[in-house]
Amino acid sequence: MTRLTSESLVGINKELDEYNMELLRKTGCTLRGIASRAAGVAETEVRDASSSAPVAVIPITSGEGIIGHFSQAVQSIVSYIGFASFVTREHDVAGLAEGIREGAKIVFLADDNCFVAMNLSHRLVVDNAEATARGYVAALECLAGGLYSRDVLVIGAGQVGRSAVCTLKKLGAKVAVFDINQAKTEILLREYGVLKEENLAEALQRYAILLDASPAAEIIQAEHIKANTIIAACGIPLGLSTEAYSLVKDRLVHDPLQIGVATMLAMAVK
Ligand code: 2YC
Repeated sequence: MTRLTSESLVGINKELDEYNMELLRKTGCTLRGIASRAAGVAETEVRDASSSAPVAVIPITSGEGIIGHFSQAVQSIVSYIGFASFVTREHDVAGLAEGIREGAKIVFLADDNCFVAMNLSHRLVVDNAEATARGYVAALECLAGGLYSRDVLVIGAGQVGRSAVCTLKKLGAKVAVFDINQAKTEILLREYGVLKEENLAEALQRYAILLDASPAAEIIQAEHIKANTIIAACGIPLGLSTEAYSLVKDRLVHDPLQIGVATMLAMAVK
């Protein structure tokens, strides 16, 4: 699990309008639209729930501790989707108690290994890895104009990659997976009947629809980008070389938190 940096989060709240307009221009969907689609709920349901489900974000000091701007970034995304939200003054257990006392129905909290949203009234727990996978598959679906029977290459068979494979198969996509650890792709091959790709550079010559869920940098180079290449890249850092990015940036979706958090919220309001 890649740990976010404070530098990658500091500008999120000020740039959400610009980010949303860019997402709409590229995919035809807004952040709330993609999150609703990913959660399998109508966007009106998410909007209607916003008035009755205040959200608390609780800073957690365990392990490597608080990431500067992390709670504020999560809170600004939740607020942008239309929910009343606040970062608790206290952290850890006292923060959770404060959030509930202040009337929160949904709480967001993350330690080094687990980032969840919890709907306290519906007893629902939503994990960031699954939400990120579903949100990025929804973004890829919008970019591609549908994924049924389309060839999709998933790079990375970790928590997010595995969940993306499951979601893509449900959409009827023809899924191939690459991971540097062949044992991980073997598991997905057995579980989901995916195709196993053993050589990434060679596979990238043959796929135009990519979901990059790997933490590796610079694995997608300019020679892998075709005129019809589209990429949903949830891995941190972005796995494209600078030249590859310049060639495909209008057909690429990538962010450090936005789609994952917005989808967690849409999945938690059900
Ligand atoms: O500020 C805080 O409350 C910290 N405890 C937050 C730690 C988040 C660690 N996880 C990450 O950086 C990312 C997640 C956003 C998803 C996967 N890794």
